[in-house]
Amino acid sequence: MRVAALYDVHANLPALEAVLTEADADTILVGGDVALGPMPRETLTLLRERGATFIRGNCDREVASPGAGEELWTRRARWVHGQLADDDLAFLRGLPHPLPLEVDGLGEVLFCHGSPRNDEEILTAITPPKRLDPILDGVTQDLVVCGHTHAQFDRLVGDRRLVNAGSVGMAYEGEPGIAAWALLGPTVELRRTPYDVEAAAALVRETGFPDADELVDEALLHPPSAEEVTAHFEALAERQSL
Ligand SMILES: [Mn+2]
Repeated sequence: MRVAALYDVHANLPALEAVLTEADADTILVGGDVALGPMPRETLTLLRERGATFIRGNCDREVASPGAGEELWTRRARWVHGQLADDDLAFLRGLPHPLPLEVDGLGEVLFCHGSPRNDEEILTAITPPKRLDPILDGVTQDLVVCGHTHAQFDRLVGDRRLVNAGSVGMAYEGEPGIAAWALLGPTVELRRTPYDVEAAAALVRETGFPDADELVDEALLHPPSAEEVTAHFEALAERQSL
């Protein structure tokens, strides 16, 4: 089985549609954080109709049971919650994390969102062994695929390979109009699919998503580079682990 790993779609429907035209695989694996974004209903419906396999991301939990605060992403999670049907919310609540799948030429691969043990733990291209070793301790698979930080990487950690599939809908790769994902089997290919970001921006501004203009400006039109976002996330993770 070949697997197209589509992580952090964040309800960017035009980016997802572009990837699906290129994702020639037996299985579409949705790697979490699928719905928290501007076009949640259409995004979930499209992926469920395609028979995709899903794992849970931290934002899927937040959308299913949003908090009451006035912070921007909490308001956005409430808005998405309100857009989704009860059936979609129940579907999000029932998602597994992590999930092993057998892949052609790669054996059993462990798919997780943040880390194998936690859907919001931060793993980056520069996470040091001191923090990584206890996280990967006890994992039986040779290949682990994660996401959550929106920047692709492919690195060896001891005798294990750790791959970040990147983000379909909010790729932090320093370039607008790029949807990042991974194709697995028999090799690991980090893929980048171009999409019409100006057309996507116009659609997003019409959705009613809270502070849609800010999302368009910061995440779609002027995304940070992988280096910037990696340094930011790694510093955050270091502080959290103290
Ligand atoms: Mn996430």
